[in-house]
Amino acid sequence: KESRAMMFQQQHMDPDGPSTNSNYCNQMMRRRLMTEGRCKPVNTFIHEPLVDVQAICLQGNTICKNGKPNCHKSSSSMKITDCRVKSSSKYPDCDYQTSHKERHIIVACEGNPYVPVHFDASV
Ligand code: CPA
Repeated sequence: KESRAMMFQQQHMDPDGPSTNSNYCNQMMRRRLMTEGRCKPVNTFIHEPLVDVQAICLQGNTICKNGKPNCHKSSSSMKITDCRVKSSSKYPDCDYQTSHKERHIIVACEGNPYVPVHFDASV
């Protein structure tokens, strides 16, 4: 469904990033509305063109963490930023650790067109 594809883009796509700034996750998690109601514990931003991320849905098929068969692993490694809430973080002051990485990523895809709707893991 289109809204789940749009939600994936809102939560996970930042093709022009990252800024080199250690506050990246604190700023982006808030800006992309993942600190409303609670601090989302873990979230990954992808710094690659949207077309390259959509293309993962045609790449190696794998089982998702929830057991569904609709996950796909990128054939190339991708620039990502891993955001994890610090154990000292107290809502509503969501405080994240920012880690820039290059990893293969696993996304779940759905629909027609068959596009990313969920970020499963980086490996
Ligand atoms: P999201 O992609 O918005 O794992 C929980 C969340 O943490 C998940 O959020 C991704 C994020 N995360 C991350 N980086 C990591 C580890 C976790 O960014 N390294 O999920 C969107 C929705 O998709 C959720 O409602 C759950 C759902 N979902 C889970 N498995 C799915 C599947 N196989 N097909 C479709 N939807 C699935």
